[in-house]
Amino acid sequence: MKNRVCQLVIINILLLPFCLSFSAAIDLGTVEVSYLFEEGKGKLAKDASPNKRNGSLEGGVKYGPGKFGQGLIYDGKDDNLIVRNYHGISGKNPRTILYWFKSASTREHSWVKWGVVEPTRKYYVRAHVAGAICWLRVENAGGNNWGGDDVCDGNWHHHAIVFPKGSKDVEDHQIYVDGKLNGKNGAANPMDTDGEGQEVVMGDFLAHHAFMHGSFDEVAIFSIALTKKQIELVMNNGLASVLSIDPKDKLSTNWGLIKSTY
Ligand SMILES: [Ca+2]
Ligand SMILES: [Ca+2]
Repeated sequence: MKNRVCQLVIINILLLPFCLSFSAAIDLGTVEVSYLFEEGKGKLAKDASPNKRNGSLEGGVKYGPGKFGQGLIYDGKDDNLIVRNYHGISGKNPRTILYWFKSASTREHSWVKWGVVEPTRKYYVRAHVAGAICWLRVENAGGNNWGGDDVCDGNWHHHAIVFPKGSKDVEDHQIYVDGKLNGKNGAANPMDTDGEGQEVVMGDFLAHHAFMHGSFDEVAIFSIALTKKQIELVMNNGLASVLSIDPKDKLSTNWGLIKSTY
C-alpha cells in the first residue's frame, strides 16, 4: 500500500510541469488578429488567428529580416498595413497588443491605432519622444500613458500594451518592454474606445505624428489582458509556437514551453 501511494505521488510530481505548461498557453479564441509575416512576398499579410483578417500592405512596405524569420521593413514615408474590415476592441474591454520592433530612427513611430479622433474614442499606440530616445506610449485623445525604457536605440525590443479587465482609465494600462513592466507616466482620461469608425492600421500616423520607421514582426491583438508570464512565453518562444492550432504541433509546442520554462 505504501509503495502504491509513493508511486502516485511520484506520478503527480512528474505530471506537474505538463499541467503548468498547459495552463500557461494562450487560448487561440482570444486572438483577434496576428501576423507572423512568414509569407515573405505579396501584398497580403496572412492572419494567423482563426478570424481570417488578412492585412493589406500599403505604400510599398517590404518584407525583410524579422525577429523570428521574416518581418516587415517600414520606410517611414508612407508604408502601412491596414487590417481590412476590422475596427479593433471597443469601450473598456480588456485587450493586449504586442509585437517586436527595431527602430531605424527616433521619432513618434505609429505602431498600432484605431478609433475616431475624439476624446476617449481614439486608441493609439505610438512612440513618446524625449530628445534622442523614445518610450512606448498609448493614448486616447485627452489622456496618455507611457513607459521609461528606450525603444529607439536601433535594437529589437518586444512591446506589450495591456488593458486589464475591469479597468476604466487610460492610466490603467500596463506597459511592458522586453517583458519588463515599465513605470507609469501621463495624464488620466476615461477609456471608451470606438470600435466602428476606423480600421486597425499598423504604420500610418494621426495628425502631426509620424509613420513607423524600422522593422516590425510578430504582432498580435488579444481580447484579454495577458499576464507577464504569457507575454514572456510569446516573447521567448514566438507566436507560431504559442498559438499553434494543429493538434500535432500542439504537443511539440508544449514540449517547447516546458523546455523553455523549466
Ligand atoms: Ca513606401
Ligand atoms: Ca516573422
